[in-house]
Amino acid sequence: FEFTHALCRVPADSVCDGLRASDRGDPDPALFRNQHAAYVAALRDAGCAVTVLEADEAFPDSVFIEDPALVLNGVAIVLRPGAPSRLGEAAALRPALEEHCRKVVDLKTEGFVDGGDILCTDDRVLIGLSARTDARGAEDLRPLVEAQGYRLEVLQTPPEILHFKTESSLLDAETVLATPALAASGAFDSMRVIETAPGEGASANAIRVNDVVMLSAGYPETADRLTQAGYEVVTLDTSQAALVDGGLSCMSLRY
Ligand code: CIR
Repeated sequence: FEFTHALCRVPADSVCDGLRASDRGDPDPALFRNQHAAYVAALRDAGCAVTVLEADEAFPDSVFIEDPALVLNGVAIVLRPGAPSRLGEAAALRPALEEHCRKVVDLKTEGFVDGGDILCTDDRVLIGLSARTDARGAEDLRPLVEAQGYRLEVLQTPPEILHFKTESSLLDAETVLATPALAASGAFDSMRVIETAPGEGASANAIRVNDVVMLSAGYPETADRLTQAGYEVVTLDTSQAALVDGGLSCMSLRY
């Protein structure tokens, strides 16, 4: 959770065509860009040098830059996103990774991996199989992760959840924030778990960046739980990302 850099991408106008499990209306691109700018500012306040890439209209979901890549020890692994409309995001992102990361490697697989299914601790990379990430992709990722000195643990994202990290996030070396449903899956049995408050499951996609935990606004009880546990909480409005099933972690690659 200690990061010096982050890579983000401005939301495109085409985000209105972004994927979503249930339709609650399109995001407003201008408002989304404002919320995104506040998010970038918060990353900077937390101590990251943030590079903001231009919007990529060809890919409606490209603001969710976490899904096509994973950065470990400054080495970027270009992934293979599992949604057909997002597969091309990986190649589109590669030049920026070449420019900003010390090395770039490709996940060579016929399977699929979305970065949103990957939760990194200090020494482990937890990957949740989901509708976007399959066993083949996860196994082919293993040697790339091990080459960076991490152990890969393959878990299951419960079926109704988009991404493993939609409902969990790392708070510190031994603690995660998770929904009761994901906590009950046993994924975090070796860790301390702080559960999101009842009715506040959408707050689980938080990010710890250096000294602060960034949490979506509107989840006061969960914010309280975190504050009481000693975390410094910064809340950010993610209403537009939420309309297309995105949250705080998806909007940056942190390294
Ligand atoms: C998608 O369905 O791929 C996007 N609309 C949302 C991606 C959110 N990304 C994430 O949780 N890592």
